[in-house]
Amino acid sequence: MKTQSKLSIIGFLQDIGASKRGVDMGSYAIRAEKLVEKLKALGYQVSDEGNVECYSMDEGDTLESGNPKLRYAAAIRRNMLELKEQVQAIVQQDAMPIVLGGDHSMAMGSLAGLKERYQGNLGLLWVDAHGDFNTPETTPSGNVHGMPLAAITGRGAPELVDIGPFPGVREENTVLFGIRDLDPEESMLIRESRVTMYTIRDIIERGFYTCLQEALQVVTTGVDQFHLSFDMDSIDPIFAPGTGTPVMGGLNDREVLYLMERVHETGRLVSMDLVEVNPALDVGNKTARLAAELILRALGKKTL
Ligand code: Z70
Ligand code: MN
Ligand code: MN
Repeated sequence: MKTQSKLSIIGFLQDIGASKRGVDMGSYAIRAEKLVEKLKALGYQVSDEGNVECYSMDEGDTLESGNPKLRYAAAIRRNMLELKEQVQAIVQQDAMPIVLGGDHSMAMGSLAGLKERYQGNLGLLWVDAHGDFNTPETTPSGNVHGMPLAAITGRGAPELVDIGPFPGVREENTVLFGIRDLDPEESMLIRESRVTMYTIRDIIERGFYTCLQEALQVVTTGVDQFHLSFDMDSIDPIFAPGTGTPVMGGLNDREVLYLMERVHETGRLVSMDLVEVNPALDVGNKTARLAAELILRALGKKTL
């Protein structure tokens, strides 16, 4: 399957999976960088599908409300089922969904929506500072955005795992990239899984280029296409300050821009999430501007 000529943009207005408010506005900040116009200029047929209006907090709630091991799971589940339907409709028309977050729990809805179309034939490239591999048993925060990859691979809370089910994604074709902040039990769960992880340590010791070559091999070997779930906190806070849980020592701007160019060059990208842009924490619109440029590079923007 080669990269589609039709793109569909969705904004996902959810912050209740995160530890800070404001990430629900991320899609507006990315759109403000003229994303749709610039994608059209690359030759795509682009349709902005608007936003998935999300269930949020009730009066008196805070981000610390609810089950301390699974905050806002019921509302998040409803939001995911809504996103799932929209993604499903997009891929049925052979368009590529580009979902703008929103907190990273969003990926559960995206991937659930890809299941019917790409069942059993889908790699997953997850670029992040974090593993997002916690379960209610291992989570120190109770925040669901620390759990989506565990749920997608069948681990953790039934009400999250059931959003799929997610057999469309094979663990042996799943890669974590840019990782530098794991909780201890989460780290064990990842290492016991068949997910391939490239930490910042690996990238320093073995080189960015080598690790990226391998990562792209893993997500494309034995499958015809892959989904990219890109968390802006994979990037160093110097280049992407507008995110809820910045972690020092991240990927730099040139590395992620190059990564996206290489993603495009595989010709196998069929769907994308761009998550965790928080305009309330940004400096100017720096993080959103980089996010928009990353999307353009992943869709083939040439600079040379
Ligand atoms: C931590 C937790 C996380 C994103 C932060 C952080 C998880 N491991 N994920 N930001 N995107 O709370 O589970
Ligand atoms: Mn994440
Ligand atoms: Mn993260």
